[in-house]
Amino acid sequence: MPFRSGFVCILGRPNAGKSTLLNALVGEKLAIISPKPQTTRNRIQGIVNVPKGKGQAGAQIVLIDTPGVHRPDSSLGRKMMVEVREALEGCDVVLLIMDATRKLDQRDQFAIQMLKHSSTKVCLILNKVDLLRGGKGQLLPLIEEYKKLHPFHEIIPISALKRDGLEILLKLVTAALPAGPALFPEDHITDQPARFMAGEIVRERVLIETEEELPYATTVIVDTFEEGAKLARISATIFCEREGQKGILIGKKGQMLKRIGTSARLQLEKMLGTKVFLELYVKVQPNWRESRGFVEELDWRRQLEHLTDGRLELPESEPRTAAGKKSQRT
Ligand SMILES: Nc1nc2c(ncn2[C@@H]2O[C@H](COP(=O)(O)OP(=O)(O)OP(=O)(O)O)[C@@H](O)[C@H]2O)c(=O)[nH]1
Ligand SMILES: [Mg+2]
Repeated sequence: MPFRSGFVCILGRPNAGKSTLLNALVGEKLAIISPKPQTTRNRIQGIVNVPKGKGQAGAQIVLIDTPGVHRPDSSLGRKMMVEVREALEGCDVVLLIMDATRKLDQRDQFAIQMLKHSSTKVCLILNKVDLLRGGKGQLLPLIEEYKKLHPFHEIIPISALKRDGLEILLKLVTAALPAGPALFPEDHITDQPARFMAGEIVRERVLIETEEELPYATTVIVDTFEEGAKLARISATIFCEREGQKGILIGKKGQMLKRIGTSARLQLEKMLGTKVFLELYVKVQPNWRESRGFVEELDWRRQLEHLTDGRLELPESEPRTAAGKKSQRT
């Protein structure tokens, strides 16, 4: 078999386990994960180099994790769905990942509909099989239902969390790719800058520590990211939509923000391999999810145009509020 390469888009409903699968296949934490739906908000690239094997020349799989497919009701949601469509464009294989513990419903059909007019090969990945009491055999009726909806290229049961079935998945995905040379150098893992990942790590802590609407109403922008040989200085702002939310994020005597900051800092130190000095701010940006300008500003690809020596300096016209600043060192 010749060397193969291509782009593989991971698609599916919120919470299906797309980001868990990306991290498990790449072997690095590139995407944040939480039990709350709509955790991922932008597309995330991760590269898997499949070594030469018996009768196989090896492969390079460029995975793209995407936000969960949903009907958007805000500027943020619409932007998330644009990210999904951009990831789907020009990919060679789609991994449609579904939670195998749930019955098929209309929202699954909505995800499948996105693929209706495309001729791209689609592999159906039935995830979370570790939660099935009856084992994989229990999947047969569900598989029959799915088969009626789309001519899937392969159907592969896995547990992304337990890393079960991933070897066979890699084998089948490799076989579905076109012959071609590696698209990126072998040591290239992602296109996502460390500074953006730092903001995501803070956001993950917020998602895990907070409840109800807060996880959805918060976002993080990294204002400064200065990496030295021994110390990285990072400052970031957590935006929320209302004063009450700001109060919860800061907590009594700043306890909540301190907890978020400490656990984020420990993760950042692991990721960067240096000590980290992390400064967090909380600001209220009323209805930011409805502001197209603000949502665009969150896009790291766009932020790259406004960086000066590690500092994010957005033009005056950008819709940010300076009011309500509260800092907490961790
Ligand atoms: N038991 C079990 N849980 C899993 C598995 N894969 C993912 N999960 C859990 O499912 C939840 C959602 O996982 P994510 O990887 O964040 O899901 P996602 O599809 O990326 O979600 P969005 O980014 O919100 O679209 C987390 O609590 C994961 O730990 C699995 O194979 N088994
Ligand atoms: Mg995700």
